[in-house]
Parts: sequence; C-alpha cells; structure tokens
Amino acid sequence: MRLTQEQKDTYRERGVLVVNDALTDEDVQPVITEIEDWISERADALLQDGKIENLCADEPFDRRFAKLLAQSGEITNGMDIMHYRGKAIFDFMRNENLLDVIEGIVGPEITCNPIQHVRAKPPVIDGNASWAGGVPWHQDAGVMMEEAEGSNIVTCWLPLGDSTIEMGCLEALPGVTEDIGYLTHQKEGGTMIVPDLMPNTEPIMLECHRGDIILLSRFTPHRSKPNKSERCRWSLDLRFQTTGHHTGRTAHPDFIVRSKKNPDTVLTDHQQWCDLWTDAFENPRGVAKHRSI
Ligand SMILES: O=C(O)CCC(=O)C(=O)O
Ligand SMILES: [Fe+2]
Repeated sequence: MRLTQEQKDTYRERGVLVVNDALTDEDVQPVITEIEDWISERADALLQDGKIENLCADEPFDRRFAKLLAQSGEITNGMDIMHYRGKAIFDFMRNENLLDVIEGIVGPEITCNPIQHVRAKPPVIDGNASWAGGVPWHQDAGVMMEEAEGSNIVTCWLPLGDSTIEMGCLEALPGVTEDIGYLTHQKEGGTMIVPDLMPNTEPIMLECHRGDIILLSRFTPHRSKPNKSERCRWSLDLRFQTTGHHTGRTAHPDFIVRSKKNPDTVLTDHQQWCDLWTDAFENPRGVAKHRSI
C-alpha cells in the first residue's frame, strides 16, 4: 500500500499517521511464529534449569509470555531483535508492503535505522506495573544523538496483535513538527520530556490491530501506560530513514533495505546482518546514548 497525498500531508502536519490494514497476515505471521518459537526454546531451557515449572505450552501468543514471566523474569533475557536476530524479522524489515508505506515518507532510498525493538507489554500484576509497564512522554529524537536532528527518520510502530486503550496503546501529541523540533529531555523518570516543556495539546489514543502501522516523526511526543487487560500487548518498533542521513546511533549497524538507484546495495544476507550486530557488540565503537544523558 502506498500512502496517498492526503496521508503524506497528515503525517507532515501532525507528525503521526495510522495506516490501517497496511500489512497482511502473511506479512506478519512469520515474525510472530519466530517469536513464539524463541519463547518455546527459552521456556524449555528454563524448565531444564529448574527455573520454571510449567511450560504453559497451550497458551496463545498473547497470554503465554505473561504466564512464563510470572514464573521467571529470565524469560526476557535476550528477547530483542538485535539479540535473537531471527531470519523472519530480518526479512520483514525488507517487506514490500511495509516499505511501500515507508517510501511515502523517506523516499525510495531507504535505510533501516539500528534503533529497533520487539516489545512485550504483559498485563499489570498485583496492581503494580509489571516488567515493561509504561513509557513516559518522549520524542524519539530524545533517544538518538543530536547529530540526527536533521535526519528524515520515521518510527514505525506496529502491533503483532491488539493494542487497545485498556492494553496501554501508544498515545501521541499531534502537531509537534519540525518548527518546534526537539524538546529537552531529562533522565529522571526514564528518558522523558522535561514536564514544563510539554506542549499543551490533547493526546490522541492510537488504538490499532495486527496489520496496522503507526508512523511517528522523531519530534512527535508519545507515551504508553501500563497494560490493564488480561492479554499481552506485543509490538515491533522499527525506524527507517533516508539513506545517507545520520542514524543517531553510530554504535549500532544500519543497513539498506530498498534502493532504486543502487539495488545491489540492499542487504539481503541474513548471516551478514547477524555478523554486523555481533561485531558491534564485540568491538564496541561509536555512540549509543540517549541525547539527554
Ligand atoms: O511501545 C511503547 O509503549 C513505546 C514505544 C516507543 O516509544 C517507540 O516505539 O518509540
Ligand atoms: Fe519512542
């Protein structure tokens, strides 16, 4: 799906756009299956080590993780894109339907920015925010180096299931665009916009479902609250940018996912991508700091 001119204008004016039904089940399911398999392996290992007693193998994707987490916090160890480095997620970052949407924002020369996560937000346990409870108001420019302030980087947040208000969906403040730019962030409370600098705007609740994509500009303030439902909120947040622009995270590898001019530069080799991450971790260089800190 390509963005219409109206959608592009909305993104430019509001810094936030929800694209409904941009992806099919065939696009997203391999990513979910890969995470399910990873969780199964991890649960098997924890069972063997005597750290959990019940594999909860019959539980669906949106319930199993919380049941395992309640038995051992170690279920989360290594559960992020750069750590498990699956082939399905690597291929997904070049997904045609996804990139057709992204191209409408960053143009035909597209690089995958190294700031990328798979997030599980399980239900609140015992009235307290459990692991990965909520995220305070921030701009994604606040988690990048200052040098990326002029880069055309778009955050692409996509749910792997439902993301409702009750589940702590993403919330955003529309209309904070280039002319307002970066708002100073503080470390206290988690990387967040200094409260006095918060724009006086009504937040919009970005409820969405599998197949939808939320696009956020690097200056759009957003947050999410804890999950008060019975189900886990699963999501990916990826960032894409115009090739050649500063990534804002020089310690970690970016790679080209689409190019009209130089198609040969697209990275399609899964092992090569894994090697880039291994090298980044084993031979640290560059910067991976939040801007405020
Ligand atoms: O998933 C969330 O609750 C917050 C995600 C976020 O801040 C992001 O994707 O940039
Ligand atoms: Fe963010």
